[in-house]
Amino acid sequence: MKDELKTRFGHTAKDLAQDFAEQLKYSQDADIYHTTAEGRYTALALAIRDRIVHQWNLSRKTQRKENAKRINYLSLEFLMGRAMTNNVINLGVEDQLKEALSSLGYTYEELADMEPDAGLGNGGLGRLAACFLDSLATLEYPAYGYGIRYNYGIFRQQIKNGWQVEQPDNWLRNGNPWELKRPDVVYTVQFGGEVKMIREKGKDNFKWIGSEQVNGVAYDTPIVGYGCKTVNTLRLWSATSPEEFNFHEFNDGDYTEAVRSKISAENLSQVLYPNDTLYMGKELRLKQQYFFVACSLADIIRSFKRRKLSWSQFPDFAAIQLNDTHPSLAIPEMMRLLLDEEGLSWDEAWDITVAIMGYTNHTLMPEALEKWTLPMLQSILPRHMQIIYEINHRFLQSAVSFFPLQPQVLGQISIIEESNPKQVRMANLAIIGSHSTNGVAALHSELLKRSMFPQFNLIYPKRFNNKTNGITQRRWLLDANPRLAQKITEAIGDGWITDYSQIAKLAPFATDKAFVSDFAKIKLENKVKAAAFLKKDSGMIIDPNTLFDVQVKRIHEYKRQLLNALNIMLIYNDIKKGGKATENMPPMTFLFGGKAAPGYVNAKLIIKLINNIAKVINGDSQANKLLSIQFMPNYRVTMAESIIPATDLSEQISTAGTEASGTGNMKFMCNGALTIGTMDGANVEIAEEVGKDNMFIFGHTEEEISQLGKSYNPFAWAMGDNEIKEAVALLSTGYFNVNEPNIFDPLRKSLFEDGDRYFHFADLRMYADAHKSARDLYRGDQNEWNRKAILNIASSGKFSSDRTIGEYAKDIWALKQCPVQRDDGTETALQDAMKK
Ligand code: 26W
Repeated sequence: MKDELKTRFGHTAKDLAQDFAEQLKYSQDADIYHTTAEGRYTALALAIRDRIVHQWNLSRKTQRKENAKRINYLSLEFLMGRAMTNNVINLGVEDQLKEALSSLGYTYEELADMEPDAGLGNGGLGRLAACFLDSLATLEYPAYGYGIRYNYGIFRQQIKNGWQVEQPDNWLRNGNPWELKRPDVVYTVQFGGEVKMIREKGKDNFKWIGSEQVNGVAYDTPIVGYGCKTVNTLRLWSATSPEEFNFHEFNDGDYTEAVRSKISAENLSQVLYPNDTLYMGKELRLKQQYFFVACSLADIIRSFKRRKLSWSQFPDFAAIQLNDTHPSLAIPEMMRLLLDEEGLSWDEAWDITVAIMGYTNHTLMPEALEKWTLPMLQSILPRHMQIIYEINHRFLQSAVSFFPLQPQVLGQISIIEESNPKQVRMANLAIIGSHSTNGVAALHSELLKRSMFPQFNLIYPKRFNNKTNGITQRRWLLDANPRLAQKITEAIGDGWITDYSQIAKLAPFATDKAFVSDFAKIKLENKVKAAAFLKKDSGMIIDPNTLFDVQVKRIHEYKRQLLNALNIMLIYNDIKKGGKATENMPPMTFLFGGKAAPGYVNAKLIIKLINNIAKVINGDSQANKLLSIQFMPNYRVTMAESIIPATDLSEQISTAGTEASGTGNMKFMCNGALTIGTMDGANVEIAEEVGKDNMFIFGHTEEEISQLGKSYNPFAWAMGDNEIKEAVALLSTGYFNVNEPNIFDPLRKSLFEDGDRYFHFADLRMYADAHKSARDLYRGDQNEWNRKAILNIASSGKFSSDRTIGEYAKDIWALKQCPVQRDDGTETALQDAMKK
């Protein structure tokens, strides 16, 4: 082992084997004749966790002793995936562990495979939060992630007869060895009731007396930085009832009512809402948001109060980042705590709140913007509603002078929308109540200023900024693609693992014969492995000796899986008639993966359409020599880790101006896939880094799309191109749904009758042509393809979440690194305890 972490358990393979055996025996009551796969996994996880806890404790102590400022990342979603493989790599014990397990007759992979994904997120926003935690710990920034410990994460997707069917994801069924319950860290949160005004010492004090109470109990998961120096905390709140039963009701004989209120409290942390981009004003969701915000702020304040400093210093010790508007109730909640509980004046409280809060916007979709109806907010959070009114009143007064001749602008920037019923615009609240509003890619941040919030940009020009997303190279390259990672390290050293800008040193290897051939070999091995994964996961059979063309992401019309499907129809038709476009085509496998929000009819239809196309094409003896179409059920972090390293062509084809950033695009890039994509989100910056020559860029730009605007006629675009016309005919004549008449009518309608909101037909011809160039290159010049692929890896340095986090720390949080010593922890727990 290179860098030894000695603990009281020792560090050799033998010691690890010993730890594992002890856990099996004492925590699982198992022996070699009597173990279950789950029990072995849990025992191994506990043995690994033991090696983390000492350094975790030391990290907290060091951060406290150094009086370090801490970032508190508030997010309703953390899409963590598996912990074991990541922790083992960051701890640096992988080789020893493999040896230890094989000495006992087990394989590490087999045990690691038992772990369910922690799927506490929908997609990009939740996975970004997880990458950020990894970077924060590795860069040794003091950080807490705060969220909800959902009992059910994002649903498990099954495909039945081509349709998506949702199954509950009971991920905690066998317990979760990575978390520690902190029964002493518990806060009571209230809802409803009324606000009383009490006059004391000539001052009006407000007292909110809620009608419903819920407790939030903390569950902590260690976030191990690479090299295991800093170990930070992900603290998730679980809701419980403050009283086991309402004994009053119980004694009155209303047993069921007493149990019901307990269950109703626990409901709060039961399930993650599976929507992304489509906002739905559900009361339970609002309660989830307030529940986790209230617990988190109480926790942050408790930790600040231990320092016994003045409130004006609060922003020197805590920063809070709001991951989208989902936690934006933190703004009125912070005001309430400082005003009502701590007795600060409005101006003092406001300055502190604005200084502490930062807001990240993650989407340009208007239908994703959160707006709570005023009556609902009023009845659940009456005091917060008062505070929001006051914030709005003061804001509008200060804004008047910016728009002397356009008083109507005030109605647009007001936090309250004068609709019926009135609505509270959470994005406006988040911008007004924080010192920073950032977008997640350069184009997105520009569009925030230019089209989404132009008036706010006028009032607060310094608040708007960009923080282009990134991903952690440790999970997405080192962990997910170990063979390529090893090759890269042989070529340029291992500095890239913690300083990803060093990946640029790989550029010369793009023309190094030996390296190129190793790269090709590894890509093929990864395809073989991915094929085995899919076979095991869903029984799917695919051929590793084909071009893997992959589109994996949530299913959404703006992401244009339909564009991909239409292009497949063009290819299919061309094959059938022996056309030019497919004359020299390499055999291809088109892989799709992604979940549709359960209520999103068109997204579900797109899944069905892909599956029906697959059925026809895969069953067509002429076409299936060249084409295989697959929809991979239940796309998730663990599947991504297997598929992305095996991909040749990465599909990033959203309508320009719709995808805020994308992060999948970055994961593919650093694993040596070429991108076919539009000038949207972070694709623009990827093109800047690697050069358009090394990608397949197509389609209208954001400006061209908005130029096209209302005059756009999808029908004319489609009918003006013979091949497209024929492909469309397949859709409208029901070629793919012979026995299921009319099922795809809503898709056809949205394309032709409702104006094709996402400009499929404006881009389809350019897409088909770009796709043909990709196929031609792959078929015609493998060397050139691989050269470009390696250049993509070498140019991916910007897209590390380490870089992103460094920028947040400097520009928004004023956060300093706080190095933690690596301690061997040789003292035994008993010696430790006796010192007390
Ligand atoms: C209220 C329902 C809801 C839930 C989630 C609305 C919106 C969301 C998220 C903001 C959607 C999301 O995940 N956005 C994605 O964020 C990624 C990380 O910044 C970006 O890379 C993606 O482009 C963006 O779609």
